[in-house]
Amino acid sequence: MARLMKILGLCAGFGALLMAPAASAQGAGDGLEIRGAPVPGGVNFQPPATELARDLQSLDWFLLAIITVIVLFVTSLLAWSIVRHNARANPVPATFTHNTRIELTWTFVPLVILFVIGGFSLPVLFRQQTIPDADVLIKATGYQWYWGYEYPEEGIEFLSFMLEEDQLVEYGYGPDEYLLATDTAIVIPTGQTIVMQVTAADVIHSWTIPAFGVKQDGVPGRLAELWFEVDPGMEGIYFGQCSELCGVNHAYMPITVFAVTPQEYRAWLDGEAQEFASTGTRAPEYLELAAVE
Ligand SMILES: [Cu+2]
Repeated sequence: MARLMKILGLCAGFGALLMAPAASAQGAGDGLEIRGAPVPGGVNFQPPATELARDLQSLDWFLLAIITVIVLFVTSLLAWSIVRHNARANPVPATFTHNTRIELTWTFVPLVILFVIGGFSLPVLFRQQTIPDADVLIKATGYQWYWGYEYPEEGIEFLSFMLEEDQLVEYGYGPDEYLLATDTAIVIPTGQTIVMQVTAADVIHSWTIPAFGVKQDGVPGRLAELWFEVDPGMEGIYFGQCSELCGVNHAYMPITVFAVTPQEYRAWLDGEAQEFASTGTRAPEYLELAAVE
């Protein structure tokens, strides 16, 4: 169904792409380019920034090609049957009920198709789920309704709240980044293996960055892991949003990642680039308002 919507959306998407403003304005993070963000009317994937995302996207296109052939084949067969075997064109219907050759065909051809799909998708799945040794370890904890981050090996810990519309400019974002930008961001180096431990403190949340091809539910009491490595040269700002319905403000707990060069990352760690993120914590206004009500 999702793919059908995708096909239907393609026409609308092309129109929207033509009208979409050129790449989003420069964002926060000292001139970091916004690379991983949705675009108005977009129906396609965000440009991949990791090997995992490229794998996923190729797999998706591959499956789309397979199902397109299947849909065309079945639709043509149906149309042919309607024309050829209706009561007017074929007044005396055949009376046989079995055809071994056809039954074997429609059993084995789908089997082969499934094996081919499995052959391509399982390696992608295993690559995602085999967690390599981390260069940088980060723990993400979902709360109703914000994220908490820890760099356990560096002793850095901070919370990350969505920016309200009137705060965007102050943080270097534009109106397009509303519902995406947060006051603090995870900072990661490109070209290094990042392992994210994902958990939650109250209900189930889900941590994702679409451009990285990663998504992991954060379940209270459990510590799940995901990993990714952003391609060198793909420094920029990447956005994600909590992807597990977690309550009334589920839509207001986005995720912001600053991917920077390893040198900038070290500088950030050394506290020389505090503009990338803050280690302080504060409650956003909407939470205070919610508490008052
Ligand atoms: Cu959530």
